[in-house]
Amino acid sequence: MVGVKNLLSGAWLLAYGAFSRSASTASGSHSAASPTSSGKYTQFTIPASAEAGAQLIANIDDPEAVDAQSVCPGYKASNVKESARGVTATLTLAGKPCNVYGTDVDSLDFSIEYLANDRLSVQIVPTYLDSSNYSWFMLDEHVVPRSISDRQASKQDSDLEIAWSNEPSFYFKVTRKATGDAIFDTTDSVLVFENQFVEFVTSLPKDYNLYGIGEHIQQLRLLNNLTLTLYASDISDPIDDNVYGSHPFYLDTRYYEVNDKGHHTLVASDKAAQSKDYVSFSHGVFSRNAHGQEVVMNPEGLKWRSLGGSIDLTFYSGPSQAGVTKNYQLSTIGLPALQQYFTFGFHQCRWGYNNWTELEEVVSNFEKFEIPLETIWSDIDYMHGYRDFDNDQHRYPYSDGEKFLDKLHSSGRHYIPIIDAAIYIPNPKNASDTYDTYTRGHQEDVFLKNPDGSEYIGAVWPGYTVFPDWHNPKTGDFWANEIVIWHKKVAIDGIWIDMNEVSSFCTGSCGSGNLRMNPTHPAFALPGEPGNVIYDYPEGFELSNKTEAASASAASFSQAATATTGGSTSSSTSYLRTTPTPGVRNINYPPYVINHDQDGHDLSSHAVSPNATHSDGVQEYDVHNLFGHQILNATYHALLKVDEKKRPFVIGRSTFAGSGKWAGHWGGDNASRWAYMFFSIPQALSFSLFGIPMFGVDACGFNGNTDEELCNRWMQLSAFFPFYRNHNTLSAISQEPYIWESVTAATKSAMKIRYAILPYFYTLFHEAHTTGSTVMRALAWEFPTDPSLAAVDTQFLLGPSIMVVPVLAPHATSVRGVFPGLKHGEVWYDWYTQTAVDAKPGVNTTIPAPLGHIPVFVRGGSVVPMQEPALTTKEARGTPWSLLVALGGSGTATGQLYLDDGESNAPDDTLDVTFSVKESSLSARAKGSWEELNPLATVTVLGVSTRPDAVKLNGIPVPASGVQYNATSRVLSVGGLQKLTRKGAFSADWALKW
Ligand code: MIG
Repeated sequence: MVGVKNLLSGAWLLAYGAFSRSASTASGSHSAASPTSSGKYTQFTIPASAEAGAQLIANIDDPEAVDAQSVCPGYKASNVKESARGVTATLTLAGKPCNVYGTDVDSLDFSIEYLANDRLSVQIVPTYLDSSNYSWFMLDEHVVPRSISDRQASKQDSDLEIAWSNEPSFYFKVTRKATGDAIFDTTDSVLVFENQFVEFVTSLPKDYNLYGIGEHIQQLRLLNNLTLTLYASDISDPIDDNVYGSHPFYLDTRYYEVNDKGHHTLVASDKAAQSKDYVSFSHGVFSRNAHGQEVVMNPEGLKWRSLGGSIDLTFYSGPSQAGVTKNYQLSTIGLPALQQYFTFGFHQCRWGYNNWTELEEVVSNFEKFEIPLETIWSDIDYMHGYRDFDNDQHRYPYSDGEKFLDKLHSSGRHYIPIIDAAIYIPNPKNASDTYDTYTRGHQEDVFLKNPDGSEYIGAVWPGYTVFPDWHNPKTGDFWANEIVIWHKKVAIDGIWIDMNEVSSFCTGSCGSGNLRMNPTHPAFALPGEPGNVIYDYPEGFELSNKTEAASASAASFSQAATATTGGSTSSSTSYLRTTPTPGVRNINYPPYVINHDQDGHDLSSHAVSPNATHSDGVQEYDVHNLFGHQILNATYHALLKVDEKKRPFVIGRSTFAGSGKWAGHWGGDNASRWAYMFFSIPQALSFSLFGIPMFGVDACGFNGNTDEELCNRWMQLSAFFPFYRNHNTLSAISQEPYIWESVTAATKSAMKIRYAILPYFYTLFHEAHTTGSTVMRALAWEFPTDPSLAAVDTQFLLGPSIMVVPVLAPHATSVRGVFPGLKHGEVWYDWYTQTAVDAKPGVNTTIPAPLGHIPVFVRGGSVVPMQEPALTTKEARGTPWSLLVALGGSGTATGQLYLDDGESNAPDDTLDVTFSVKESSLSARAKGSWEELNPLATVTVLGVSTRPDAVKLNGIPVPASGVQYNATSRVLSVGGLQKLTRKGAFSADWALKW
């Protein structure tokens, strides 16, 4: 019998001793398993127990857990060398090793480097790298680069200063010179550096404002009494727990009162007075570590724990959020990928579109209801036996696909399919079960291995699978080749990467020796199957849909009552505790148990196990959080092989710091619930900080059934997210926007705005791609002097100029929102009425928001370039221009427009237009060779206090028939400009004077 047990390495067995793993025997007992009790699957099904993890107690929940801070000796620095650009020293263990969650490293190299005057590096690595047993693992700089140095910065010119001391043991403290405030301070803590456990502790000011440390489903400002776990996990968006990606980065914003002498006093944001003015300083901290991690947040500060690797911190001094975010991207993780114009159109997806004909019907419904649709997506339904690069020839034959896609493409629309990370491995005993992708990959030897050198065989949708090994230099070519071959059969326009955590539905290399069993169904029931019928509805559904809700709840109750228990075999009361095994790494059960959210906190549950081995000998344990990152890299480059001239469009589930260079991200398996609609905002804002602006969530919700009201609100809210896609789980009720009349209307009304401002979206993205600026923005980032905005995440800004205040609760007809900056003369205009909002500074204003209406505001001082809404972005790009000018308090405004062909990787012809308004004159200055042929049609100016005598374009009077002024709303609208701009809106510089 071959099972997990036999395949784990000898080293693992040695290290194992501390307890025995009862659950692991389950996957060794495949031959005894029979088809599931329902009898539905005649084919072998992997038993649910194959996925059960060992039941471990998470360290943070364990009353007996030892606090490393209380038992470890810390370090002493010696051999200290200081220069203008930094410090180096040797850190030596200051006492008896504590070996609390691993083996203490007795000698460390400490270095400080002033990378730039606004960037500082602190690095602590083992002095002697013992590569023979990978006792500690150094992150590959090709995979996760270190922050770059400008080689000019110095201690003297730096914004930050760093001091260290040996008393009572080694600690360091980073101070911002401008405020004299410590931004990072390990005083009164010990540094713990073991082969499987690294811990550093910093104090933080009371009521700190920290943001980031993802990926989590939570509010924007991090709580100060929560542990944030980072470990890529294929799990349906549990609140506060680890989910798909890992982003070990945070932003810290501090507000100060400044007295006459320039002295800064820190102020808790919740205690600040509205009447006063404050200044804020933000800094960022990136911990370049890819291991399983835990950040223990408490009111005094944070403890950062990692299951390995080194300490490699970069501090970004900002002092604005924008400064921090730009610096982080420009110097360290890279700038976000430039996206094609079409990607900002609307995307429709679901799990369960059964064949080409169904896709065709969906597309024609959008046409029929005249709802914009840009891209239709395919989930795993298109695959033959869930195999990548292989269409089901009954439901999704290539020939029909070609016809469908030709028609789709000629209507200006696009098609994007899902591709899963795992590759099916055929049954070697079945000659007809061949799969070329596997054969080629096997020949090239590009799949992950077991410690004994055999292929690591897990289980995902297709049955038993192997996994590409991104450490093998040949794997990128293998992946690209598969995509190039398949692209010839199916003309895809982008790729959606799923399951890249990397997910596997059994523990260990469960397929080894079992391949002929050919499981065709995972161990769990799919949504809609007996025992897993979807009866969930959003909060509040029972109030408006009494009868339906009652019958759903009864059915749900009876389903739960008849459910058979499966999965975990251990009782929840007796936990296994791991103990350190000095000298030997225990990668399957590291001594420190992170609060990982899969079964029993077991690292190997629902994922490729830590003992899977890469071609360079690196164990999955050390790089688990990077699988997602690397497949996104490979997919981006594969699309370049398909067409080197086009910007690749990739959306991925598991990401790491820097994935934005290649891909956007969707929020994963959220639920059709109001709470998740809210969480989409902080999740998006966090991904702004992580350098992945191309973000959106499954609009109307994935798991569970949605309802008309939620879908109505959500289709409107998501219209203001960069990535706008409606996606749904298998068997849940349909939720395309045309399903309900009210949702159709609400969707169209929000899309009318979105499609009109596509040029603004596109310009923001180009700016993000070139400078690292953000697209979706928190209010606090645009209004840094107002501490009361520090935690606002129920409303947001799109770029600097547009603010969205969505309804996030059922049965509401209004929403309360704040209008930032009023105290300093900021003016906000209602998008719909075009009149200035009458609100008081710092108080929540009640904004009418009946169902179907999403409050949107334009910030005074902005020029927003627009075209006409249309059913596709291509059509919209062919329409005349208009400019929305929202005058600021002083009658001024500025704006930008970037244009190119919308798809080329390095476009030859681009155009940058700068708009500026002063003294009742709007000027447009264009630079670049992109010829924009669409004329200018209208200019609408908001906040014009008096009726103009005449309006002139470049001195030529605009015919009075085109000019309208409304003295009540103060809107000046100038139409009929096409004739004057026949050669194109920006073919020559112009000024419009009123
Ligand atoms: O385990 O492909 O997050 O968007 O519909 C489920 C089926 C696998 C998870 C993705 C979801 C997708 C689903 N996938």
